[in-house]
Amino acid sequence: MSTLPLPTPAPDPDAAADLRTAGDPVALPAHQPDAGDLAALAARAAGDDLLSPPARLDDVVPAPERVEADPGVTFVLDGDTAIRVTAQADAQQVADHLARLLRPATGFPLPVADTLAADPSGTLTLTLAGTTPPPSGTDAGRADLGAEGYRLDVTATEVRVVADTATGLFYGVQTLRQLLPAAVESPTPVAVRWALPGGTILDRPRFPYRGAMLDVARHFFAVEDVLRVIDHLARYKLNHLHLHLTDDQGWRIAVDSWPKLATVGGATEVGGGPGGHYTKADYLRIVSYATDRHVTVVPEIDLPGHTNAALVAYPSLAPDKIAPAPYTGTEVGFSYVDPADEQTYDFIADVLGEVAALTPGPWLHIGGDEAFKVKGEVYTGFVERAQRLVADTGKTVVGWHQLAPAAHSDGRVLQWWGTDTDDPTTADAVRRGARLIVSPGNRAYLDMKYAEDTPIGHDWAGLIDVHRAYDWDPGTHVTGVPTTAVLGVEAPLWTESVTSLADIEFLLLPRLPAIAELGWSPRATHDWAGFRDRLAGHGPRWSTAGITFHRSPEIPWPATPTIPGQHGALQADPTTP
Ligand code: TNX
Repeated sequence: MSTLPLPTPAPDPDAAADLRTAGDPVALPAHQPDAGDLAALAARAAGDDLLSPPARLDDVVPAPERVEADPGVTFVLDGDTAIRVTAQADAQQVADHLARLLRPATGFPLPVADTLAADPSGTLTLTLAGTTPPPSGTDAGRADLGAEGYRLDVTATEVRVVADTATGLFYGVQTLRQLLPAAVESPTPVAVRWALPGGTILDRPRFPYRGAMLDVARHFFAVEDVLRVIDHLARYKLNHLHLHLTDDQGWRIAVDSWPKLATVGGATEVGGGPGGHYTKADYLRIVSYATDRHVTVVPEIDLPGHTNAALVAYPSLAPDKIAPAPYTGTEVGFSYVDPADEQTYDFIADVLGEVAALTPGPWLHIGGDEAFKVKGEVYTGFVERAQRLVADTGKTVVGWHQLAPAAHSDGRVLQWWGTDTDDPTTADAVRRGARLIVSPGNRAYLDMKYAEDTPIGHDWAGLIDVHRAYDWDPGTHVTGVPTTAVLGVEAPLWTESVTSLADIEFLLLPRLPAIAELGWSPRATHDWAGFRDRLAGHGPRWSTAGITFHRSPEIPWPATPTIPGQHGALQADPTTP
């Protein structure tokens, strides 16, 4: 296999258009179809040009490191297909996830069994490397898949994913999903020919940190909404969900040692709605759902500013010890916990300790942004103490790049949200050892409007259409910060104007896949025209799954829905156990 990135052939728009305007899907029988019915229908349908055309190996988002199509070959999933997996529990979990992804739309039983049966034909096989001999000729390619990479082979008789970790298998499965027709997103059985294009994909990420942030403080969102966001992350191989849990308008996580934070501080939100908070059980449910999808939750407790809700609950934390009024507006920078009072540091230690105990991931985010009233040495002194309190919990500190002037602490990570790529203070912190998560306000902020007439969102960092979200390089964006200091990229979604899951999805899609590609794909694959065309095929997937998205005019979306009558309705994620 070549060691160079393989060229992506130009798409053939005419061929795709022909397929899209073809006839209706074959009707299903009146009774609940069994696997046999579906296989028969699929066979009949195979000759028709369905509204769910076959996917192409080159159409995966984010673009894989290497793609080698085998144009003559397809694997067709049918009622006899089985999933085979090596014996490790984490690999079997990925196999179960795959089965739950594929069963609703195909209606096939897709039994999950151990590998190593003599005849692998007719199977989807997930192999953790080291447990079986690799497929012939694959050794070289498999040697350095790393912690998240995978190899996917589609032959006429077998689909095989090989990885060194369950995470790699999981990402192979996300790719496999995209290689099936868009109808695979249907929550109910459809008869299409479940063909996967033949060839080999060898893939691993450019950056280890690929994330999105959800602000659950300005508006509160139910656990189910957060789980749905995690699904969107996992689909595009994003591996971190940063939860902005506290702000002036609401405190969203239960803390046993300071109970009024959640019960009093959580009872408000922007616009005066009831707000809410996550119990510890709620938070653990989010964390465990994320873990199952290889997503690490990064909890943020924003300090010392953005703390009005905490001060409403505990006025003794305020500099004047007077309870402020609950805040439901959208200004920033007016509140802060008292940096001169020792009680403040007890409070921080308690809160961070409890949040750390609930959080399996290595990170604790302490905010640090827009604390306009805590200046100079008072601010840096506060941050240095807060960084030490994070270290005491055993976690690694993350903070907005305003932390930069404070002393370095082991492993610390700054999240850069600037709009001017010259930032000598941040570059200096990097020289002193900090690593960077890059979230440029004018590129990666999902709360910025797409265009003037976008009904929700901000524009303080400009308008961000899909092209603008895509056409930059996190590895070289901040002057004086070398690519080696860039941990990755994150797309924050602030929710001052976002009040529902549909709003979240509208701002996330289609920009989230653009950010995902910047985080995952080798720079050599970067190509707006190619990305735009690959992304277009995801519109029918989202429609079929009942996911809201913005029909950006820059993207050549297919003209017709994949499966008539399936837009709009929100569907449960079929992989939910
Ligand atoms: C700036 S970005 C903020 C947030 C706002 C956001 C709105 C950052 C670290 N702070 O408090 O919600 O702008 O876009």
